[in-house]
Amino acid sequence: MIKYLLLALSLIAPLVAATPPIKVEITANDQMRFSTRKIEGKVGVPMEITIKHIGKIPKASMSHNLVILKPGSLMAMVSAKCIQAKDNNYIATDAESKAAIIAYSPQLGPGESHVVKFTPTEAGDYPYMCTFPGHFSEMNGTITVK
Ligand SMILES: [Cu+2]
Repeated sequence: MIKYLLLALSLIAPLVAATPPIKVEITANDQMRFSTRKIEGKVGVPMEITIKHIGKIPKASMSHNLVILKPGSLMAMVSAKCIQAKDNNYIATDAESKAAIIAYSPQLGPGESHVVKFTPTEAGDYPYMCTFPGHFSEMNGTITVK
């Protein structure tokens, strides 16, 4: 009897435990704009944010990425360091930047897309931006996690 009960529990448990992710799509265009600057999330709920480049200007001069930072991080500081990391997809690897960056996509050219996945572990405002040189001041937003 206990055997069957355990079997039943093992079948039900994964269904209860797996919280469906919050899925969001953001587009990025040749005018250096993200389609949305405000996203909402929940503590402990996985997020799957699709970043899609819908422009036409070649990758070398207009690529975009999506970089998500911890609450309280300074976008300008991280952006300034990422600009110098051209050989690493404009993702800085110094200790301060590594501590600030939670998740990121590769640099995307026209028509390309990528799903950035992360699960917020605390409430707060998570800044996001594009780190291609010159883009962050226009291309940024906030994921508000409650
Ligand atoms: Cu960009």
